[in-house]
Amino acid sequence: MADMQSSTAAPAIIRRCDYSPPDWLVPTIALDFDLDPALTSVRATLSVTRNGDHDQPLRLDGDGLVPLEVKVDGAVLAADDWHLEAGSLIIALTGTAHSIETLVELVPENNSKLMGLYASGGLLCTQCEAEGFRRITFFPDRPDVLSRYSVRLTADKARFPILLANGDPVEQGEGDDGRHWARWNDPFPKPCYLFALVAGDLACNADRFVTMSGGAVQLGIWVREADLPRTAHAMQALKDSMAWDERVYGREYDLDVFNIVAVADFNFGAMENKGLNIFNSRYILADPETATDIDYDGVEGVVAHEYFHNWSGNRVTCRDWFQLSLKEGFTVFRDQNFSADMGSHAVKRIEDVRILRAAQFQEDSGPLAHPIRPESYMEISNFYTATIYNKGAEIIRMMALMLGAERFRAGSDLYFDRHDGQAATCEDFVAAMEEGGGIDLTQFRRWYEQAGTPHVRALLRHDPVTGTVELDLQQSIPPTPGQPDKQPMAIPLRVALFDPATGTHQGDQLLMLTEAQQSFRFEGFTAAPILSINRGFSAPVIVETNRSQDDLAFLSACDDDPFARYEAMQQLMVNVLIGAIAGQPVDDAAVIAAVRNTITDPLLDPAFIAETIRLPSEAYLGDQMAVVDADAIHAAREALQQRIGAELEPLWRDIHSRTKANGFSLSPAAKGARKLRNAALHYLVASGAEDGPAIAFAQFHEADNMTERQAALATLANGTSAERDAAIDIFYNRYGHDALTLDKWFQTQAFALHPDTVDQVEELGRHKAFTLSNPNRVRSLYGAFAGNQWAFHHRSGKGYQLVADCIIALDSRNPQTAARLVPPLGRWKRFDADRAALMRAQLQRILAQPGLSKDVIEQASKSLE
Ligand code: 0A1
Ligand code: ZN
Repeated sequence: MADMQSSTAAPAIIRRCDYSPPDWLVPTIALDFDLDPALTSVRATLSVTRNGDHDQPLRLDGDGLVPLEVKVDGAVLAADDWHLEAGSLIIALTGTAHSIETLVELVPENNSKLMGLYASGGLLCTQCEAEGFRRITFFPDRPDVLSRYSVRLTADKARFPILLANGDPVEQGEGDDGRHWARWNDPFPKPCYLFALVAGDLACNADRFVTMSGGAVQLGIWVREADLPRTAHAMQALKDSMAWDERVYGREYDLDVFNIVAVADFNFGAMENKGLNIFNSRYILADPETATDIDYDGVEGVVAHEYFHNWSGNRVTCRDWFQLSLKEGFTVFRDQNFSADMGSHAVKRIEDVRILRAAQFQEDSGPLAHPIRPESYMEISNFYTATIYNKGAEIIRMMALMLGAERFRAGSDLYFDRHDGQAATCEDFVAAMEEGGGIDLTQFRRWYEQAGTPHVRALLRHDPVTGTVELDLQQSIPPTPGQPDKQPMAIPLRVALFDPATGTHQGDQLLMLTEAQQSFRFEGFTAAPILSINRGFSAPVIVETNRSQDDLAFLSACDDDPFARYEAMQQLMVNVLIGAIAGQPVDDAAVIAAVRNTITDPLLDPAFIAETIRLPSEAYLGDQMAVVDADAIHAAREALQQRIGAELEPLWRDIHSRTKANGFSLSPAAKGARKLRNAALHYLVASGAEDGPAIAFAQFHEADNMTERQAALATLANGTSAERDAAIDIFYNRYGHDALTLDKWFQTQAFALHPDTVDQVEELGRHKAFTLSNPNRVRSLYGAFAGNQWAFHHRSGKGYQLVADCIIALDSRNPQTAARLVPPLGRWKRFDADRAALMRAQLQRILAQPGLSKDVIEQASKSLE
């Protein structure tokens, strides 16, 4: 086949069932770095011990390393006593314990993959998860080999005055030629993916935390001097996280220092290296001028996430990468609950479900669907997914719900106590919950095994003669790659039955749906009740019901579960929009009335109102259709938005002026007011009111914070007014010097619902400020664009081509970031035949590139299946 002439051999498949314990352990390692961006030497001394009775040689993983010297027990090995096999160093050893010494050289400034030791903005830093340590030194690079690290760093003192590594600092001194050195010791055995070092000219926001047992911890957030004023929120989040983990999980910090460093070039959000977290600067730096409230919340959530990993990830780590959700799902669950406690539980739950549906439900229904504990992979970097993280968190949340707070805490205490210092499995976690919490999770374990989002069909039948209500539930799980047939899951559903006359119910119940079909009976209902189901989004499933628009309108006005109330409104809107997309006459009166009710309810939290009145996204509407019609979805959604805007115009004007703040604050009330104000502006402009763009432009101009300025820009970017171009130019001139804010400029245009977005993205890709070497910049242009359903799926196919061009150009430089752009092209089965063919053609073009990374090969080849 001419179009599949990939020159690269298919990458090997790693399987969960092939796990076997390591042949050799490494109780201690001493590392000596002589650091320089142009040439760094790394001397590693490993104590190795034979693990069990076998005659396997020692295998030390390496990626791109050349051993300049290999010593065993102090003696230099002759060249024929070791060899390299696919980059790994193989040494035959006779005894049960030896000392191994290797010397390698690295060129950090040429490391564009941002894995291993690399240079970013004048700093030297590392990223080792998942398999980056093998790019630094020869080592068994697997999470079940735990070692005590002692690290010596030497560097030029003027260029790299700060030298940081894991654990506690032990000694430092001056060398010759303007060089200096520092020694760090980490007393906690850790897998090598948690190793880190940083060298650079950094300033410190220093603080202190006293743990519950009285230990003083020195806290440091390290950034470029000019960024120091933007670190206050991250520091507060860190102290709040430390206190929260003590209060809620009884987990205390365990070293004398805790350092965080912000770097500009980073493949993911942040990394939980023991005692030395390294962050993408977007999750540390925040001030009102450049960060939105969403950014502030992102900083708080990610700082907490990385901190919480100190227990869920570091003290108890993963046995192998198939267990990734053991640390990630649990830690996301922990950071979600922390953020809820810091702000609003209702709003946080709605936001988290919105993200789950947008990212994870899509993944679960496409060619890359996988269980939260996958069975196989080619490249583990591709498995840092919404499924492992966000669905993983939902699985933990269901266990917490079934157990209740106290028993869940007993389970988590048992888990931490039993596995402290170990590399554990998902099964260990579930077993601890069973034992500590006193529950049988046999069937529940299927959540770890089966991919795909379960569908639950719920039908309520009422018999007025007997006053009986039957709730018939049916579950089905769609086939996913490699899993054509599924077993029924254990699905916890919180339900309530509302009396339509009073707007109240007799209590919330937790029903366990465990069979393919099951009925639940309720007595004592003279009138037919209205069903509120999956309250609080108690299970990550898609629920279909036979509720009428009237029922949904009723729930959107009186459900006392905030998530269910939000959900009722969303469903009301979805029903109208899906009808309109199918060409049916539109009856939007119920939606408009429900929105009116919501925005005029004085008892509701403004942030909740803003979430609830927001129309479902174009992508979410696409997910409800067998074949996504991106143009019809866009047209129907715009029309409904215009109608809601126009019908309630005086109310939007009133809200918009009423919520104008007098001065900036980060209080929940101030944040809620901004959120509602931006929603009102959005509807006001959508109404088509003549002065809409001028009002948006005034907000853009006058705002004293980025939340309002960026929202005004986004609103204008969707339209075609003269103010649009002016605002885009002003924003660029004002923030062009600040990388994180410039990202917003790219992102807002790439996300714009504007007929020319495809062409504008093409042009922005050639803009002088665009670069493929910064992952944030790539994501803010191409990542955002690929999430803009209407623009990306432009019938010309040009959107597909732009993203494929970017993947191809980026792959040799940064395969991880390139591979993350592939999934949007893989959704071709959900589109019409013309678009599907265009998408497939781009995937094939990508796969035909010579020398493609296994990251991109895996994603693109699976996407074609
Ligand atoms: N463990 C980190 C995620 C992470 C994974 C890989 C990275 O490098 C390529 C970086 C970070 C977390 O969950 O925050
Ligand atoms: Zn994590």
